[in-house]
Amino acid sequence: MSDTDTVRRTKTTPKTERPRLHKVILVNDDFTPREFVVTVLKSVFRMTEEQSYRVMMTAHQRGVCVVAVFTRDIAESKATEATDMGRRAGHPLMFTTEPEE
Ligand code: TYC
Repeated sequence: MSDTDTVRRTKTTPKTERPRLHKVILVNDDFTPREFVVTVLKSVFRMTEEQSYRVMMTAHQRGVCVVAVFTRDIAESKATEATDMGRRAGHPLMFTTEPEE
């Protein structure tokens, strides 16, 4: 092989997997006041009054509602922060997370 020959190798393109996203889920209960749920959604998830009200009512009527999706760390810290706001105010309000399919 001369100096000018090019060696063709199969390119191994590194495929960077996207991090799996996780859903934050609002769980209904019989005790937390509706207005408090709306306040938490606005403050932790930066949703408007209208979006928050719709999400709260969906959880109220169906039992659960997906609030948003984030990377795992962000989803878990937001779910904890929102659940803690309820606990500090004496409400059983609960947010959980689960990986997206
Ligand atoms: N069900 C509550 C009530 O009637 C309101 C509520 C809605 C609580 C959604 C939690 O995730 C929730 N006061």
